[in-house]
Amino acid sequence: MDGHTFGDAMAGLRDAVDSHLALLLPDPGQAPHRLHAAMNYALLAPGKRLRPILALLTAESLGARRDVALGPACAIELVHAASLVLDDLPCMDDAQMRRGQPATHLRYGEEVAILAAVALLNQAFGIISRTPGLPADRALEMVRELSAAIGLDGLVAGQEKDLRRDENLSLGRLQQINEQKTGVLFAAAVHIGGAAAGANLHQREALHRFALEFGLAFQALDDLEDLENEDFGRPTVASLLGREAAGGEAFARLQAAKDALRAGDPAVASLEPKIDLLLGLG
Ligand code: GRG
Repeated sequence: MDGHTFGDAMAGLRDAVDSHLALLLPDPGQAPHRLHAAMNYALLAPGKRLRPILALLTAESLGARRDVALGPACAIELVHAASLVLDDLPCMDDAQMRRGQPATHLRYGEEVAILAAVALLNQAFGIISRTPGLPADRALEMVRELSAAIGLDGLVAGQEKDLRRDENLSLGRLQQINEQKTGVLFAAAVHIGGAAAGANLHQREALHRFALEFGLAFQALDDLEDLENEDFGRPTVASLLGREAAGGEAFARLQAAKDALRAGDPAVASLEPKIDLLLGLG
């Protein structure tokens, strides 16, 4: 398949995710209006949808049906959107803009933004539990993955460490924070995609090795982009290593991620050519 066709396939997946996301929020009649509006505002703002697309690519490479994988894939985006709303609050990163629009708390107030984030988080688990055609053991595995990604080894822990604002962070410590703040949710996306397909142990191990490297590659690429935008705040992989070495790090991690897929069985290996396209590198 050539790059053009693959590009179209990625856009098709993003459209499928966007359409499904719009269906997943509560009926306006069931949620207080401001809360519903804030959830919509945060979730449906134009994000890249990388996490749900990665989950879908994984699921479909391993033979899952799209209708079974789509809800759980979108649930990951709800968690991501909730984390962005919380991250932007004045007591956290105090950000003004997100996804090209004023941060949710600036538009709806801090109290509604916090409640919208909690509601999105809660809704994510509800979606998985209600996915038609998804066997209960696979749903349970997904819930376990998502819960672990948010919790004390994941987003919440990474954010707390990040908020300490340590200006003398070592590269190792920074990578640990990045892994918890970012890598674990990508890993959850891969594992949830695998669970949708009922991946076997061998496939799960290959996906796990891939996910670890992919998370680090994504972070290095993201930091390089921030460097381009002169978005200096606290130390990043790019500011600690320098542009060239950070580029080398991103490339090496990406190669290691793809190697992990190539070392898997044919279904797992079939995910490998899609990774560059997901990252906009194809
Ligand atoms: C309870 C869910 C929850 C979280 C609490 C606030 C918090 C703890 C964690 C924040 C973690 C955070 C904001 C990590 C940054 C992740 C990141 C790289 C965001 C940018 O991702 P992109 O580039 O953005 O995929 P879009 O907008 O395209 O989705």
